[in-house]
Amino acid sequence: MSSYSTADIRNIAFIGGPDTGKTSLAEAMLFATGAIKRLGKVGDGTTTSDFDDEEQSKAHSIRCSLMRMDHKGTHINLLDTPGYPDFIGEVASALGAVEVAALVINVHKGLTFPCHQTWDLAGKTGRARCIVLTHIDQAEDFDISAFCTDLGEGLGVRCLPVSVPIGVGEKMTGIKSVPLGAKFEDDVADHREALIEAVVEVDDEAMTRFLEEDAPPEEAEAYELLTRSILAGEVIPVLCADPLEGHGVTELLDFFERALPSPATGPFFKTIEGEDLHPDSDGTTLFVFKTVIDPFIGKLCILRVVCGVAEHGHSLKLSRTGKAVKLGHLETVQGKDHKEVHQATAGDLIAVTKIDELETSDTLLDSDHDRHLAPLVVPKPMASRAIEPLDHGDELKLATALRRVVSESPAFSYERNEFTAELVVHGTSIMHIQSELHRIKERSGVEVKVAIPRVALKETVTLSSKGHYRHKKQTGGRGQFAEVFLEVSPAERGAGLVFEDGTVGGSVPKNFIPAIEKGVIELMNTGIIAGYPVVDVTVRVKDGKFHDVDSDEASFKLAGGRAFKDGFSNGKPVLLEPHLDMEVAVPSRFMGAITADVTSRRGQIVGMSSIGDMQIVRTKVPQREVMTYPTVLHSLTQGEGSFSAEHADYEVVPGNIQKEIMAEYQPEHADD
Ligand SMILES: Nc1nc2c(ncn2[C@@H]2O[C@H](COP(=O)(O)OP(=O)(O)O)[C@@H](O)[C@H]2O)c(=O)[nH]1
Ligand SMILES: [Mg+2]
Repeated sequence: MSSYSTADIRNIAFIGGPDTGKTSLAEAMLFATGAIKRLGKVGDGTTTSDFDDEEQSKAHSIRCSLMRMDHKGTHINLLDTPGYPDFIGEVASALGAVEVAALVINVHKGLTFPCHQTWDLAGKTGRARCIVLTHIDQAEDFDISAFCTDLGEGLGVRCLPVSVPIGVGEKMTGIKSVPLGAKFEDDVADHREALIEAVVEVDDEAMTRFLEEDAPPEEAEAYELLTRSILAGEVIPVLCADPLEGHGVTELLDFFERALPSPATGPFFKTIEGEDLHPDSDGTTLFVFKTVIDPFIGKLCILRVVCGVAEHGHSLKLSRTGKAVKLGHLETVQGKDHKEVHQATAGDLIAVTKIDELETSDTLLDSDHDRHLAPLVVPKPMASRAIEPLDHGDELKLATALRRVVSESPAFSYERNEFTAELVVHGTSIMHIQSELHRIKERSGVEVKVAIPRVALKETVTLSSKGHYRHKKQTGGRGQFAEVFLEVSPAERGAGLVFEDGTVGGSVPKNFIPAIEKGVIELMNTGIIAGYPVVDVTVRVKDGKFHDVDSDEASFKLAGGRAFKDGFSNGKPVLLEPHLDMEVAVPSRFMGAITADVTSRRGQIVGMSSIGDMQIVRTKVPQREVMTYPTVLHSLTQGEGSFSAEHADYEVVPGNIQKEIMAEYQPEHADD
């Protein structure tokens, strides 16, 4: 039985760029609360959070990890996440478990791209947010008020300090809280005043008292108003810490305990219908926010108890399948260490092992209820690669390995492309894909060949023209005969094939018309000029000839296909290529480089806007030209840029490029 109630729990995810101090800070908090006896170091690979071999050898976090500690009767579940944007899927997982995201910022580096990216994701996920500043000891002229003003402008929110450094730079001797009680008279009075002025805004009555009667809220009420302001996103509290010296760590823990929302105050988890699920709601409901496949313990899922209690031995329903599963082993998690427990209360985070059918984003609940919780909010994968096992005997093993990676890595997916027949994997970045393929190789021994995926082009005509074919074969016995005259003309985009029978007077018997259509469709599928499917044509059969004995379906199918090919070839055929609506976000100093590059890729600049120092360029580009864009953008912006793209439409490939593509095409069944 837990010794804490739902209102005593704080669930917090540390988010932000690499090397900001998230892992060190988590370690310092565990140490300060007595949850660990030895303070580990990132550089030595001895922290509680970075326990993975790869994390220890690279000295940075790769997966989100869960830690727990108790402070003044409050139970804190802390999720540490990787800072590199390649692993944003892990951040999505962590955000799927908590009320609060704490953005950790290295004051030297300021608001870098990963800060914006993870901050926005936390906002989209509906989480409350706060900020922790680190590396203050290395900033010689650090001014907390000025820094918070800049932060506020950069993020478009109101940032106010709730703990501040004592002394500057190397001479910093500690960090102190800004207490909210009205009775204090001290050197942080200005910060307190600013906070009080801001937090009374969430409550009309408190605001009237403050403005008209000059009666600021008492301490307890002030903290309650602060919590409400944080929940409403009206105030973003900013804290300072130096995890290496342990400065500001107790102040941070105190703030978590006093001011941050608990599972009882929300933000609440939502069902897919958008309904809030309060921890007091009827029945038990659990949400899987993270899945790990461990070589020793097998499948491990980490769950949020959204409402009710999770109890050892309970049988629950998996809402995705309707099937029953049993909570055989419930465990608390401290980095890599697990401890079996009997139950977990609403709002808590807990691991279950050995439930094979459980996947990330699944809902588990008691059989009396029917609910699906909203899945994790995961950024769309932006990088793709075509893969193929080096050894073709490994197809099956690869399929199994891919399925596992998908269940562990929320931003990873794969598909068999229906147009190119390639097996294509999608991830956050090329590095993310490489890291997952590396994992597949380590785990299942399957090595793959990696290539840039083919772009699914299409063929069509631009002019109306006539096509004709006469099929005649006489090789003893019954012969073959069919003759078809038709017209091929351009149809609307998206029309596919419009097939019309315009024959009169029985020149082609009606029962052979479907055979002609079949022949046309067959050729449309294999393509004519470059091996891509033909789209958007009208084919009108005008005339034909048949023979009572020798004509049959096969003959008309063949003649129909060849006549179509004849007409198509005469109709100035072109290739169509997919264009993308692509949005690129970069710090303004990279604008020139980005627009020049987009133009060199046959792209158009459609519009521009800005948020703080970030410029957002809207473009339209041929997909073929941006197949390696994640890498290009990374090198153009030193990793500070991001982009998103989606299919816009199909447009005609310019003549010179069409020639190149056609020259490469060697039809497998060259005929005539
Ligand atoms: N001087 C100084 N170094 C810090 C501070 N916080 C973290 N570090 C160091 O910065 C590096 C990155 O820290 P880490 O916790 O791995 O950052 P993460 O990538 O955000 O998890 C490590 O070498 C830490 O020792 C700080 O406040 N001051
Ligand atoms: Mg880390």
